[in-house]
Amino acid sequence: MIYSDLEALYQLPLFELIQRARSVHEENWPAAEVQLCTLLSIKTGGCSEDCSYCAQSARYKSGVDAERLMEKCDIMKRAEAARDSGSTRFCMGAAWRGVRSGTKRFDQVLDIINDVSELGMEVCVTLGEVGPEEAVALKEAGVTAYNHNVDTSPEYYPNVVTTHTFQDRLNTIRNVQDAGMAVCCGGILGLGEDTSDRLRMLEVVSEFNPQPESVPINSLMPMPGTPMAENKGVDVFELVRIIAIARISMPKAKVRLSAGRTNLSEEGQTLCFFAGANSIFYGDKLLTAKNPAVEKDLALIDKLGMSPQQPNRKQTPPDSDDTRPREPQTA
Ligand code: SAM
Ligand code: DTB
Ligand code: SF4
Repeated sequence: MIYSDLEALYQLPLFELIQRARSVHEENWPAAEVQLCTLLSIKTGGCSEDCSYCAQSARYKSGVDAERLMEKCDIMKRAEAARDSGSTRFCMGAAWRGVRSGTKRFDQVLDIINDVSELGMEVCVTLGEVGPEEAVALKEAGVTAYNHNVDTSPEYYPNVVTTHTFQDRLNTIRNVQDAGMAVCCGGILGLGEDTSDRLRMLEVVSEFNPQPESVPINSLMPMPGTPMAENKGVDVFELVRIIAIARISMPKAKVRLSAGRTNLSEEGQTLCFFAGANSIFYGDKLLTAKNPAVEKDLALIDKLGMSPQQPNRKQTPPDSDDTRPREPQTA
């Protein structure tokens, strides 16, 4: 959706915006389902990149130490526990700039994905940059969706990260799409960006062809020691507006209410669900940061009369019948 249309939505009175998002939601999704996704950091910390929100960058004294890639048997235990607690998607994250074919690390990751994908959950990974060859290998190993966020607008991106570019992010996303994998792509609110950056981010992501399979909307969790440690919190009504606009502009994407739920009230989260969010990270921990307790989330889901979504292992890209040309994918 182009910027001027997104901006017109943003200008609507909140109730009208939510009402529109709600009707798009109900045309495309069961009204009261929420997808439960469990995150696991399989390789934590020591990252070469300088993303200024991230506790895992080696450049900041955040208190997160660099660890080695987890052993497969430990990952399997965590994946089985996630499945047993009702998760239908298992997302593995690694603090790497990227992965390359032919390396021991990549072979280990493919082996892990192979085994995790046997458990019946959707499998998502976020490993940084990938080329065409790596993307094909990941798909063949059993990855359902690849997470790679654009995080903010192309214009604001250089204020957040200097070690790679916005275009680098787009290139990885293109490689993932060309390999036929579903893309999970969204961003973070609260990096010091303004509304126009948030809408530009949604413009870029909603103009992908095909549109992303899922769109995580993170609210910055300020991490001690990072340049964004003192950033001010995201206003809940701004978050609700962005979720509603994401829902309207990407009707068939799962909109994931992602990092930052520990700072949201139950009422705030409910408003986000009502405005079109239909997925959450579930489990007491995100990658390094806290997430609401499982019991609390289950109680909220129950109170709202919502139910967990079933897995969809064979993702069909939302816009697969779209005949628009696939190139270029510009910022
Ligand atoms: N290294 C990979 C990459 O950068 O794509 C994967 C891991 S990275 C931690 C995944 C995403 O988590 C980031 O793109 C960002 O949107 C989100 N994230 C990281 N730190 C965060 C924080 N402190 N608050 C909110 N979201 C955060
Ligand atoms: C995404 O958009 N959010 C998740 C997932 N994709 C990998 C990560 C959130 C990380 C929050 C900060 C932390 O745990 O360090
Ligand atoms: Fe590394 Fe990803 Fe964190 Fe950036 S967001 S520092 S690439 S782990």
